[in-house]
Amino acid sequence: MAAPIRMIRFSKKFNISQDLGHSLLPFHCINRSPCQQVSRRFFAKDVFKSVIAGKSLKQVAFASFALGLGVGGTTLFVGHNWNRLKVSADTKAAQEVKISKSIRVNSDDSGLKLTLYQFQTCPFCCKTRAFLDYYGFSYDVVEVNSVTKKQIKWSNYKKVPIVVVDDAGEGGPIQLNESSVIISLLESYLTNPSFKIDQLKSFYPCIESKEGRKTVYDFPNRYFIMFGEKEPKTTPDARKSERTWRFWADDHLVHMLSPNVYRTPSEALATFRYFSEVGEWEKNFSTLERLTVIYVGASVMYLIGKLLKRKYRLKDDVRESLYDSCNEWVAAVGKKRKFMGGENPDLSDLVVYGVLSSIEGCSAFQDALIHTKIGPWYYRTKTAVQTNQGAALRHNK
Ligand SMILES: N[C@@H](CCC(=O)N[C@@H](CS)C(=O)NCC(=O)O)C(=O)O
Repeated sequence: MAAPIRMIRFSKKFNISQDLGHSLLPFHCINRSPCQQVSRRFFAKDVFKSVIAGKSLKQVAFASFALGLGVGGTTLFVGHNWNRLKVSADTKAAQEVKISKSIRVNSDDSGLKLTLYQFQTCPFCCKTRAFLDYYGFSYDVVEVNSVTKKQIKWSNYKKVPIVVVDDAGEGGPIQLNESSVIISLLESYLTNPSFKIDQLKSFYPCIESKEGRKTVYDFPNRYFIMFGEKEPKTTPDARKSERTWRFWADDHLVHMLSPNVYRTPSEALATFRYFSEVGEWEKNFSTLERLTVIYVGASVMYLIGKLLKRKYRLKDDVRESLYDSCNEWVAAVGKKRKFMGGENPDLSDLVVYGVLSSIEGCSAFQDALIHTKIGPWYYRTKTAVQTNQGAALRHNK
């Protein structure tokens, strides 16, 4: 079985986009997203012990954040009714993983069997789900334990989201890494189904490099759609705007989240309670573990939120920065159109919605609804996503 999933090293940047007339995207550093500050070595016990033993704040913070955003990681204690799936995405490892949820859309005729490896409240996973749902893809979800990451042990790439695609081709399952690559690649496939998935994958090379001991990945073409021989139906300006705002969602909007949802001790606590609720921690953790995670996590994240505020130069009142971002987006959409994409959402609508949906249950989001005009657009997009409105457009791309 072929394993077209290994990271590829390239010495030079290059652009194989068919979206002619646009030069290569700038070489971005990989986002230092809130979730990327997760240290995988710690667990609830360790957080507790770290506090007791007076370990560095950074270590405790990393551990707590891992736990905080590890809503998906609660699969350590999986429910009894989960199905099983054999995934052989790597020649080295074919292992059994547990499916936590199966999304089925009857009209899905893509012929692709998709499995999404995710953390439930990770903004990058939320935007990937927004894309899949909008276009009415059927897919299985595997919740990854953010501490042990045992569900992605078979993968060299250790972040989520990962999508494994089985297109019933001879090569076997194909691993797609990185939310923007996943979205661009599947959008390219919808636009031009004559592409094979592994062929498309080769259009999104990964550049791997070292920053100290850390491995960083870049996917220079990640915001580009591959049209092949097909004439794009959108204008070059529309495509450029779509890319610009997708980058804005990853590089700017996402940094508004942590300082806002952990703004005050009580908000941090409420956020952790929300994570606990959506992650079903009550079911998945013992009471002691759950309470430790909630209280220690909230305390530490309150402090980390302050550091992130400084790092990303948010305003003194971090809400103002969140409102500014929402206003910027609303102003760019304008009053005359329903979505940035016009009558229907484009990819930038889907990803901005996806990022914001990751904090929908937090008071920061409720405040943004009150203090900005983002609500009507947000709920319009949510309806479009939840009712798979893009499914009807799939054959008209
Ligand atoms: N640029 C990546 C970012 C993905 C990312 O940072 N994922 C976080 C979860 S929100 C993660 O897996 N962190 C684990 C780690 O860095 O070890 C994407 O868009 O997919």
